[in-house]
Amino acid sequence: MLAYIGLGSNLNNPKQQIKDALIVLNDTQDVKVVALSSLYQSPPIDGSKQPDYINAMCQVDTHLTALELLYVCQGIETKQHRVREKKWGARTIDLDIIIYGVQVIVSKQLIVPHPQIMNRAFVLAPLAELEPNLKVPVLGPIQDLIAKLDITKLVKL
Ligand code: A4P
Ligand code: MG
Repeated sequence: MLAYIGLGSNLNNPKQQIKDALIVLNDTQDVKVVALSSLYQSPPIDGSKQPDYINAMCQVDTHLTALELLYVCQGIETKQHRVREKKWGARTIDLDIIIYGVQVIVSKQLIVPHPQIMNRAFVLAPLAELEPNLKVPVLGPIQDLIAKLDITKLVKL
């Protein structure tokens, strides 16, 4: 199964945090990172006073179920000392499953495609870089989604 995982960090050397997370992800049994976007910098979406975020998108080829993949992502977050303080607060690393094949999942633990995708330039831009003709399950062509967003605050590094 091909899946996309979005990575974000705004604490403790964000670029290194993303690099470290990718290494562990790729070293996980039944998970191979097969593509990686550029890094993107942007201010926090809620306008709160936190450092800018660094975001990236990776494509993984995996035999894990979506839920198993979520647990792997959460394990990496824990390993990198992410402390869950408040929703949308600053974090060392955040890994979100953005897309898992063509599956549409709505459960207590997992919603795929990620429910905020259409509001987030820092998710859609790196995703489009990897897959410009992607049709996002439920939501449609990625280029149509990007066209509706303000991407002026997003800087490709
Ligand atoms: N969950 C449900 N669906 C998913 C999914 N597709 N992928 C559940 C991952 N997790 C999913 O997540 C809370 C719960 O969501 C999990 O227990 C999981 O079962 P969390 O990571 O513990 O909490 P969170 O990170 O505070 O929430 P969330 O929704 O992941 O935060 P966001 O939406 O990622 O927002 N600004 C910029 N520029 N760049 C950013 O990356 N990130 C945030 C965090 C805010 N502002 C940002 C950025
Ligand atoms: Mg998250």
